[in-house]
Amino acid sequence: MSLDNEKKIVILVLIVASVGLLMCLENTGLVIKQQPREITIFAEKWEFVPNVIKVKYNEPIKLKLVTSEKNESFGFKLSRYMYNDLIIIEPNVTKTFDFKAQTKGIFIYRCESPCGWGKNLMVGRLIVE
Ligand SMILES: [Cu+2]
Repeated sequence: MSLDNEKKIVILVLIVASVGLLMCLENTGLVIKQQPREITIFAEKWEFVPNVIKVKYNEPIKLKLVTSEKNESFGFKLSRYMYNDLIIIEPNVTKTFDFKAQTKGIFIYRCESPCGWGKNLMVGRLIVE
């Protein structure tokens, strides 16, 4: 057997071993799971942009909540997925909310802090399909 063939065999063995190891790690849950999809929501006077978000069932989601207002803060609450939490969106800060879209349907997100006369206009829909 030539040296080249030996090298090929060594490489092949290493590949098989690596694949095997990866499969073992996956089974033990040590492999990092699917990265969340990042969706940025802007809270402005007086709307959320976007005000409709579509995600897939079971998809991990990271909401990034920001505002371009300078002197205004907003409350953010997403029905069903946020029970007791209320996130306050403030200027120059990015707040995040991670969740997995485990329930299909249409869920409302709204501003739940008294930010001004247009507060009730600040409504959006999360569609989990
Ligand atoms: Cu408000």
